Amino acid sequence: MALAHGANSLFSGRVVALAGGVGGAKLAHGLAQLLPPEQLSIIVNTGDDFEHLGLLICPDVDTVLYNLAGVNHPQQGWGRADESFHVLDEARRLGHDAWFLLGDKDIALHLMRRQWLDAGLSLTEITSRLAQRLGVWHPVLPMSDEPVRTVIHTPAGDLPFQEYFVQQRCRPRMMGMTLRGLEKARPTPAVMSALQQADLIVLCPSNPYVSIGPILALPGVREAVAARPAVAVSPIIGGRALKGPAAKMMAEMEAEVSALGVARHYAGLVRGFVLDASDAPLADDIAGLEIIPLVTDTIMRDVRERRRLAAEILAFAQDQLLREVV
Ligand code: FO1
Repeated sequence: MALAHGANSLFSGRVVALAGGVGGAKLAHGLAQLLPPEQLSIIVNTGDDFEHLGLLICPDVDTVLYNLAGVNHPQQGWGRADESFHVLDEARRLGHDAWFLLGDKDIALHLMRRQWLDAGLSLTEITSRLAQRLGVWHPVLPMSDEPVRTVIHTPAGDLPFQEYFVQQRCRPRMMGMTLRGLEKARPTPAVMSALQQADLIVLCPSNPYVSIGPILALPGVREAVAARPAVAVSPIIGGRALKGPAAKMMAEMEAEVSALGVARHYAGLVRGFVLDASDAPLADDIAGLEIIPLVTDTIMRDVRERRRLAAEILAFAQDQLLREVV
């Protein structure tokens, strides 16, 4: 393990990453390359979860697990590498409208999750079991054990998140969103304890509304993040999202579609903000929000670039964000 975490000296404290979607999983993986399991926990959005074919699908949790295990689909980012679709093909033949692509290996994981849910295990316990069996040793923590379901308000009515995202390909205009179940949901004790013990919290380059938003909306989480040194990484580069609907959503929610718009969204919550080199002219305006900017290449094309970005963020945090508290 010492070799795998050779850049350990970059940061000596405990790090918590907040993640959702493919960008979040990539940076979480980069951090996991540098920090041992005692120094890194990943808190994952569950607002994208949904029941489908009698299974509980947790796309963001699974995307983090698969990326950390190194078994993710290399191009898509979500789902498994070397996947087959025999079960879905057969279900289609039997009349299933297969708008959501579940591969055979992925279905195996969902069957195990279903079995353990039925046996009374919590989502946190199940995720820990799945992680161990996939050889993932960093704590991957679902944000809550109670169901929270993101619903997108559109002119055509309310759409459960995956219907909006996958079935409708994010085409309907987003007028707002609701987190169904939020009133009964709590962050798990593991989530709260990780946040309270964190020396640094990293808001990954995930969608600020539908990936990071649900985590921050849980009671006590925003306050816990605001109480620790935190850095956010912009998912918007040159006015566009690399993947997913973040840019479209920001425009529809009447936010400025830029790294500055994202920094404004997180103002008051984070001390540091990482933006892409191509957005360097925005750095002064971000500093004007009393947020220290780090300008660097934020596109993670391969595993080496995930690790490099993670290392730069840790060094930046150590040098510039923790001065007052260390
Ligand atoms: N995204 C798609 O665009 N189409 C799919 O058919 C699809 C299937 C899927 C299955 C399992 C899984 O874990 C993720 C899957 N995703 C799919 C991705 C998922 O909808 C999104 O990555 C997240 O919900 C957004 O964060």
